[in-house]
Amino acid sequence: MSSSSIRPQTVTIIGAGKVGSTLAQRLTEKNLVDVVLLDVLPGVPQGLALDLMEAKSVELHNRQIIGTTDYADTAGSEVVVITAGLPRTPGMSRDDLIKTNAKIVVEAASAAIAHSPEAILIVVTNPLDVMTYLAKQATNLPSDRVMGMAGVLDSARFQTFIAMELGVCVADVKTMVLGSHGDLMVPLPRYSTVNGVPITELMDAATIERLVERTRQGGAEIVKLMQTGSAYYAPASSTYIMVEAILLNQSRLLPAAAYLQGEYGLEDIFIGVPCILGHHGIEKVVELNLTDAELAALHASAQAVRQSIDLATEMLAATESPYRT
Ligand code: TXD
Repeated sequence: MSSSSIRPQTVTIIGAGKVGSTLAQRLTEKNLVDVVLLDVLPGVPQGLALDLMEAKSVELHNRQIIGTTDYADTAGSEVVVITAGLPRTPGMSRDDLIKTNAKIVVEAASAAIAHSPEAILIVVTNPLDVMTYLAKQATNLPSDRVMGMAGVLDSARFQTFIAMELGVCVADVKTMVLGSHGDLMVPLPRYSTVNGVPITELMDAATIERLVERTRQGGAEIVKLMQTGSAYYAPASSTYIMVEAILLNQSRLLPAAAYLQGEYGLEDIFIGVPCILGHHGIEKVVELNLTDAELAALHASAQAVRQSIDLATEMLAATESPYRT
């Protein structure tokens, strides 16, 4: 397929693993958009795409799924999602993944944006905030067109735990989780409600702290149970709603890893903050009033991200990657 041919809106997913293939299924079975699924493993994306295409006559949607190992097939995509990389195994921290995944993400982002220069880039690969930073540096895209998915997932987990604890409908629970995607994430109970009622009115401080901690360990809890992989259903659903907000220009307020240029007193870093997502990507970074303790937690989170960025940058500088500082 050449870049000059007229094609319907397309989302490219780099990495046809658990998250990537589940996202491809969501995007097409909800009839949102056509998908190109790319992986380095020959035959895998093609096989998955054919399998998903064969489900069309049962699911009754009208979307195309192409599986490929060739970036030329991704040309002209509106959104590129990067899920390529290795997931965590038991006992492995997200930062352990840094070396391997930095190289993969930088190469994938560069190649994908070379073929889709107008695309909005959503990074999913861990360690999330670091990989999003590297992807922006590698592609030189404007900051509103690069973001990382984590806050939606972390908020979804917090919402789930609150609903389970209170025995209420999860649809009524809204939460906000800021900061890096890791042990230093910053769930905000003050900005979390059950249909407008702050959770601080509904649970005591110890219970909230227990749920906050479970949220922080949400990914690890699943890794520990599965032993051979990490979460992918909720991560794929969370990425789906970001893509949907962008393609349908929904102006949704969602937490995303965004490039900060002074907001929250932070500069030249990607970290989870509330954003308005629409057609241009990050239409706006929303600055919440934080208490001193909340702001300190966000800064501690940013400090850890910064250290990992420095580590990744050093490591990439020693290789022949397309990474630019
Ligand atoms: O909240 C979040 N951001 C996350 C992040 C939630 C869940 C998963 N999170 C991370 O996403 C996870 O730690 C991994 O770093 C990625 C992908 O997780 P997934 O579970 O999908 O991993 P898989 O199943 O191992 O899939 C990775 C695929 C696999 O098919 C590889 O062959 C492919 O990535 N891969 C590549 N594709 C293209 N190009 C290159 N270079 C490449 N290298 C590996």
